[in-house]
Amino acid sequence: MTANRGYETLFHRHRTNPILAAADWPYPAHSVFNAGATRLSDGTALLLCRVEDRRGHSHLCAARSANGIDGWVIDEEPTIRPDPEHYPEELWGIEDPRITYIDELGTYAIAYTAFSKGGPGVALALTEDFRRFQRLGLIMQPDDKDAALLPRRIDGSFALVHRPMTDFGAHVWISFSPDLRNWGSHKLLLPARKGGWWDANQVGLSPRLIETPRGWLMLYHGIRHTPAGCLYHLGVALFALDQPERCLARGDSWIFGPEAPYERTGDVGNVTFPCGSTLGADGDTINLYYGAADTSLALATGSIRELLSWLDKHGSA
Ligand code: BMA
Repeated sequence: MTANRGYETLFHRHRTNPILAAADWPYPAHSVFNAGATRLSDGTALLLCRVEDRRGHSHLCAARSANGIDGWVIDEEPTIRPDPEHYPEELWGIEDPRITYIDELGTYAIAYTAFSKGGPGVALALTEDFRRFQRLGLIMQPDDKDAALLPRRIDGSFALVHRPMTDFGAHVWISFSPDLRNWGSHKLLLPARKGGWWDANQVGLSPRLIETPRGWLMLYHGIRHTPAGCLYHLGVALFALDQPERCLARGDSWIFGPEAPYERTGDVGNVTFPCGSTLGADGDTINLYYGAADTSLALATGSIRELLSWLDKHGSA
């Protein structure tokens, strides 16, 4: 079904892909994709899925599974609905959540895209159980998306990776805060390349950064604009643990992209868009959950060790 054409395969698609789709939903849904992911304290895998309705608006819905592959128990109703009455920035829906467990607070932080007349911005919500949520509102104004918190403070501050968009391109930035509400000390983290590259002009964070002994491992998407539409590929980079704005290595080529039929065809074809990952019990396996063609949710597994050794061969600072 897919061919690696002589390239090393770093992410292996699950044989039952796509693992979740609108047909599995307990209430009317048009498409299910771009899910944030985490593990609950009892080991259960939780996906916070983006569900789009026939208005074209999205909300978030939790699905839980013991093995993170099948047997999903899906909330009977939307888990987080847009609340435009109190949060006008959510008028046209909420999208693409990234989940980070913040040790210090004993709570999960969900960074998501709030979409309204002003464009897409970054909103934050906190939860302990994915049933009750404390909304912190918009923390980065439009046009900004693809955001996730780091799991711990850096030099005394919380850190948010995000992707503001300007006339000069769409690059990944990192910003810092003492309290999750006031943000500053903005720094450019990963600029889009220029010219003919697969990640020229537009890049964005995919799932939250993964902490490894050698640095923060970032999976990011690069968007190539072609006459036939946009192509979304996944790349990898590594940043210093104590100084995350310092890039230690960035891979030259993409490592994962649309190949399978469910990735090639759908509402928005040729899109593989991961927003969540969980770590296997071995501490090395990455379970990567990605939206396929803005239509369904798929799973691929990789290895931190293999990604790091691939970066040693194919990366430069
Ligand atoms: C991006 C985001 C994603 C979406 C992708 C492809 O800009 O909006 O939600 O999956 O485009 O349409």
